Amino acid sequence: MTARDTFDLTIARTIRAPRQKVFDAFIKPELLRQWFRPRGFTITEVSLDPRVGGRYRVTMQPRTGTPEAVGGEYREIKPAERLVFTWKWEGKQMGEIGETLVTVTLDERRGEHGVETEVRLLHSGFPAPEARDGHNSGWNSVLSELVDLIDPRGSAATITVYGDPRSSYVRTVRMALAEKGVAYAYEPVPPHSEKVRAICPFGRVPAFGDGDFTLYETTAIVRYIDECFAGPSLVATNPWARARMEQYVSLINCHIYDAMIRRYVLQYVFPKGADGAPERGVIDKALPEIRSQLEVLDLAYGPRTLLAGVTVTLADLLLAPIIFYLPQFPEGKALLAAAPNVARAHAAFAERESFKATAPKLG
Ligand SMILES: N[C@@H](CCC(=O)N[C@@H](CS)C(=O)NCC(=O)O)C(=O)O
Repeated sequence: MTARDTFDLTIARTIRAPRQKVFDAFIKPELLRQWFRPRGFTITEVSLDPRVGGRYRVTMQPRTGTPEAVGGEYREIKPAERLVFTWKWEGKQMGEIGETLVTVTLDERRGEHGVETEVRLLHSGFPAPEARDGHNSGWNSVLSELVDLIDPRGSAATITVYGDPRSSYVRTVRMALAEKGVAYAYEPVPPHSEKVRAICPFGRVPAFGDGDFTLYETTAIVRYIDECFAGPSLVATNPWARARMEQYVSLINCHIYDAMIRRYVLQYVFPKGADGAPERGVIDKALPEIRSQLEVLDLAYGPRTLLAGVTVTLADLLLAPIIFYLPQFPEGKALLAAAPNVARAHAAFAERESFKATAPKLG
């Protein structure tokens, strides 16, 4: 490596829109302010002077922390085809990267669904691979915002949930998106399928994609959705309610799912005993654990209908799809009847649109 080596980043996205519309989104301030920031950020100031030699400046505010401003000079403008501008962060830390260059190329073509534009973004001149990689995640997120704004499918063009609709964890993620009012594409593929394995090395569902960004583990996915999108918060707001929420999230992930779903419901759904019967020993061992878990939850609810705080949180989204299964199997109805607060809270939750819209079709 010589002192003059630099590192480049290339990202491409296809948007179902004519390239003029995409180009406008880059140069019209009223459009640019709607998307030109990573998910979860807001734009507080925009100034654009889109002519060669003109300058731009955009200030982005993260959810927490201080705003960051970026700016530069337009070097080349070929309407609806190519845009080249310099890029320099003003803040001390990001500013150390120095001035880099962004080249945006738009290619229009006729695709299966009509006119589409391939956006290719080359960000060149990074002094180190770390700076390039940091911008890779950022630009992916920014381009997802652009797709959401312009593509007729909205965020369903960028966000995909993968997983069997009967999985309680898949349902949790789908309910989280519904509660936030976020459109998404859904691929009801089984665990260990190719698409799932491409994201989750363990083959477990749900798997999640947002543009080029992928995630697995339900809690991480829901946290990401919550931070990145407007709509009601899925995390309790005050510290004690949030801590209580985390307590139940942990309890559900470490113990309740294991007893109620793996060692009870799945024994009936995918029986592995002799002659295709459920394994009685496994069920009989799980039942007292389920009973005591329901007792704990019953006390936790008392007269309330939510596990923590006063709004629906991740803890409720994890629990409801699990409780849903209990009364559908021989001992579960009586177990739930013995926990009237849980049954009442669940009945209230079952009225939510997010819950109804994600109901699995059971054979
Ligand atoms: N800790 C994971 C658990 C996911 C999970 O266990 N999913 C089940 C379906 S509900 C699955 O993929 N099972 C297949 C397997 O474990 O091989 C999460 O929170 O997403």
